[in-house]
Amino acid sequence: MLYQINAHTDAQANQETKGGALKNSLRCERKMLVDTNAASKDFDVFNGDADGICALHQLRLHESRDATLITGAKRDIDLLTRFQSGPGDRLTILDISLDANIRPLREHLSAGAMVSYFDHHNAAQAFEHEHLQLFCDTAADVCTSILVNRYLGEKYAHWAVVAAYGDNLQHVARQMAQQLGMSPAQCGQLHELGTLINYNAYGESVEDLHFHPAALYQAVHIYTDPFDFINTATEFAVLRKAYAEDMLALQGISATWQAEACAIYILPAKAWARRVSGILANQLSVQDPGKSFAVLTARSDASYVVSVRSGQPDTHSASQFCSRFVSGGGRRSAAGINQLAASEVEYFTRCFAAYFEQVPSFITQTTS
Ligand SMILES: [Mn+2]
Repeated sequence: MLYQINAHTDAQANQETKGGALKNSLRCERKMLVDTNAASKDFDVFNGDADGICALHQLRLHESRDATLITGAKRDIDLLTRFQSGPGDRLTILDISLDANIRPLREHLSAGAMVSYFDHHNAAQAFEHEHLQLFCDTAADVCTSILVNRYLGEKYAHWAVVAAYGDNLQHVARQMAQQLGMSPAQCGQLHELGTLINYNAYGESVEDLHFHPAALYQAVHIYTDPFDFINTATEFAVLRKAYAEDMLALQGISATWQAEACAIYILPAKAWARRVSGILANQLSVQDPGKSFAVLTARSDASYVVSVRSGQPDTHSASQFCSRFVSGGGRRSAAGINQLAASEVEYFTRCFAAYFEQVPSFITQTTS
């Protein structure tokens, strides 16, 4: 874009008479800059969960932009294929795997877009490009909002705490909250907020969700202080009530298969089940640290969506396990499979047991 501006003004300047040349040239340049800015667009692309929303919220509190919001349900990570960009467009990409988006990322860069990319999922295929700013870290104790928090010099750290709770990094979240001088009661409030924003992102599609994540982001974005959102936003009250109802439906669910170091839960093809599957997986891993879990939720097409939590992420990576399946991926501690055919469930169970249990000392089989 700058090249075009310079070329134009140089040409103009050459045609000017000596007296007014410099003045006209500057005026042209200023006009072109305005036009160029008007033509280039901003896209904020973010995972619809708490981490994605809080990451963008922090960045836009710091620097406001009138950007097109591209987001979806938690598992909608093909977000870069949903729009086209052009020269000078600014893309901010948050909390979606670089490896899973490598082709459209290269296409946007080839089209001339400038990309800032913050993420903590797989990024083995990361590459250098003059218009790509990459902030990727797959360490088990960070989430995208923590990376953004570091980038902004901890300016809006409360929101990184909310996101860390949402991403189930409870230990990290508590530590950050304590450093910010928060009381246990305040930690509890941010924990609930992170859990509720995260809960809202789970579903087979946005139709299962209480709020479209773009709308929830806009509701959150009004508030600089998360405690104000908790105390006054109607969205918070709606999510709190809906969450309680969905969790009630979870009561009485027991493991379909379990062994010493791991267990598998299978949930029915209901919207509530699709919403709470990730929460159930997180809760199980918190209640029983060291143990690994898989939660399979029946989809409307009779296949299953799978959430996996590893109790030993350093030695038994959940993402490595899930990557064995066509639509699998994620992080070392938490990963998933977007579509597991019903005919593959038995095979999945065998693989899961072999990978996480190593040598099972006992196996019980129950029906749900
Ligand atoms: Mn995340």
